[in-house]
Amino acid sequence: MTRFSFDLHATDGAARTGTITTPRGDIRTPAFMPVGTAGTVKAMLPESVRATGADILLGNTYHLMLRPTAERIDRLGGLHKFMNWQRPILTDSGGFQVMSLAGLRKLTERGVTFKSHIDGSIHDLTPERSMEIQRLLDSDIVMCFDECPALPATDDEVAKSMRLSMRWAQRSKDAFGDRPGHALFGIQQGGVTEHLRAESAEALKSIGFDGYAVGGLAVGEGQEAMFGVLDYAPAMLPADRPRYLMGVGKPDDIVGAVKRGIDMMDCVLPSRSGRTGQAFTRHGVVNIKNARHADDPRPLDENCGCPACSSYSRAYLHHVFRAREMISGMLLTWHNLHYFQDIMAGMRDAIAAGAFDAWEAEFHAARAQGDI
Ligand code: PRF
Ligand code: ZN
Repeated sequence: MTRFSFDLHATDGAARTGTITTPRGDIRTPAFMPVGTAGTVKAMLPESVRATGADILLGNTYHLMLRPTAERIDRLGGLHKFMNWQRPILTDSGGFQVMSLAGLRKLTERGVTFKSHIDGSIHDLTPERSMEIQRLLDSDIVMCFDECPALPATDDEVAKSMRLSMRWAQRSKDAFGDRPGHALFGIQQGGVTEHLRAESAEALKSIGFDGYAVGGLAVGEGQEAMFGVLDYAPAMLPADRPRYLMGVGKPDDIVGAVKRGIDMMDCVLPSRSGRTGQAFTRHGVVNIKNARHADDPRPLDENCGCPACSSYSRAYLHHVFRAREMISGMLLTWHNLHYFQDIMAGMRDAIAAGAFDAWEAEFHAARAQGDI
């Protein structure tokens, strides 16, 4: 049986490129994971998501446990079969989504009790239950159950929360057990405080995980503070394991994170923005609802090979957005996901060629040129 493994192919400065091998297929790193929260990358068929270049999707414990429930997905043959995506799936553990979405939460040493944002019913999540749900989903990469404090917070609050997450990391590992071909990732916390990040990394390394996430960032601290943490945090984690930055980000966040040693990322931005009329292009963000596109026969981005750009004009994309036609969200999501995967492929090639700095300079130059 194929085991879970990570092979580094090349490094350029702190940036790395490699391959994660799993029984459900390889993941080329740096990797961007589209978000398929509720068993779908919204507005996309799975084969279309694959066509954009995605090797792996992200799913959510929180949403799926509430609806349709992990037990039902298990009865129906697991999440891959249920959503018709046979490649790897990483699932987040639920705690972060409870804090951002659920009503009425109660946090204890044991776990968190919360009220569903869907029907107001009361539920419990603990490290043990989160591991059970992620096993029922048959997730390939399982995330530890953690708590992500909102920033700004005092060092004392961040330390208390981080230490709770580290105790939960040990409980997650114990409950996960030995599952060949499946991976368990630890999640570093510690806010923007270097010695807390170091303490968290040491705690995770002594438990031992298949990969390590940098959690607790992109929660309102701003890009400069986030990059400040990424200047030291990845190096605290084992070099021979994948490093995953959770919930990031905009194209320039992603490029800055890879430059600092991150291998995997996920974000709702390309899919969510697609549905609100925002397109990410080499030259920056295009708001397709803007009246200046109404008569524009040009494609969104003449250098993009996605269906939205090869077969439709800005005028058409503007029209279907204004008319609230469903194809609007489909085409813009496709374009955005394609663009994000293009960035990842460009970075992988540049790192392999030892030319990351030149690639990055070109990336920023095209954006500085502005919308055309
Ligand atoms: N922990 C978990 N999921 C997350 C985060 C975290 O800290 C973040 C922070 N950006 C996004 N998603 N479990
Ligand atoms: Zn396109």
